Amino acid sequence: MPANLTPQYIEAERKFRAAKTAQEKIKCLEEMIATIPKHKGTEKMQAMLKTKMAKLRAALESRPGATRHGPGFHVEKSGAGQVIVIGPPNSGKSCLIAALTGAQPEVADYPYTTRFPAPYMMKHENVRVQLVDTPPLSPDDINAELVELAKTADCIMLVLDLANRDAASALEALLSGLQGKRLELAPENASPFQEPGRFVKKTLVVGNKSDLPAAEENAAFLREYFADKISFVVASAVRGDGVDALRTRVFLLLDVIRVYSKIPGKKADLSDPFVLKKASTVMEMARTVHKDFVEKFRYARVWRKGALQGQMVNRDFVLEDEDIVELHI
Ligand SMILES: Nc1nc2c(ncn2[C@@H]2O[C@H](COP(=O)(O)OP(=O)(O)O)[C@@H](O)[C@H]2O)c(=O)[nH]1
Ligand SMILES: [Mg+2]
Repeated sequence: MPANLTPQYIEAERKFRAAKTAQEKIKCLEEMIATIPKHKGTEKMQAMLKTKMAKLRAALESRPGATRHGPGFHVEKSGAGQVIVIGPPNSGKSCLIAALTGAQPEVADYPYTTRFPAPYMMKHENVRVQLVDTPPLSPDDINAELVELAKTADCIMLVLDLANRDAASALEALLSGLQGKRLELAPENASPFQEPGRFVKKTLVVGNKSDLPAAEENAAFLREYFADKISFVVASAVRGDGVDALRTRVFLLLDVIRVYSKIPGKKADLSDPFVLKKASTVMEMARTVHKDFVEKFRYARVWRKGALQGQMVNRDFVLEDEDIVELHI
């Protein structure tokens, strides 16, 4: 069977031959592995590429002074939650992050522009959510450090290129590849949990590039094929379609509430909420405000839009998003 190599593959191979350092060679190999047509006729070549890659990586890691982990794969959490943005090369992860945050991550028309995870802040109403841009994820060569990063994140956004006819098989391969690394991507309505060796993370799958031809047809197929196995939204980072709605979906994915603290006789500061887990109680809020409120707590008053007007509640009262709370000691 002829290999039918794509122009992207041939270009990557050309770069590989010209590459001087092990790092450059690894990058080219990653690209070759991602772009080589996947069929029986190329199985031997695929295996050979992976062996080459393993050897190069091993050589790099055994150098004196080399650390086993690449630089910068840990990202300090900040804001109301951390969402790791993953996906195949060129699906538009960096572009989408730019559209959601107004920041300027590196975007380019060739794969592997983003080498290390990089955090950006997305503003949603009065809170900030951290979005982490990441290097491309290829089902044939799942980056273990990236998976570890995703396991510690609060939620995941997986970006697909809707102009790509193989988006569904790419998604399927990624889901099973990640499952092999004990990371399960679950829909929005699932309960995230973790037990030894098994991580279940709420995930939003974003079909990006909805502005391109074939996007609609591919989106319809993805919806039907994966049905309720994934939570799926469509967007165009370039045209901006679906981007505002996506911000809200990402915030909701985090399962957090915003609660405003109020001092008796004064107005609450609605620009600076405390962010708590969904279904937190008054006592859990008191704990985040100050330990004095925990130790000397007597009661609280709660204001809730259209429902409560300074009602007296006890420590176990369950709070909702945008409640205003006055703690009394
Ligand atoms: N038409 C179209 N092109 C897009 C869209 N989002 C990204 N791109 C293009 O896809 C290419 C890869 O984007 P990038 O964000 O670097 O992808 P990444 O590798 O997943 O981070 C770039 O040429 C972008 O301009 C989109 O919504 N529509
Ligand atoms: Mg990128």
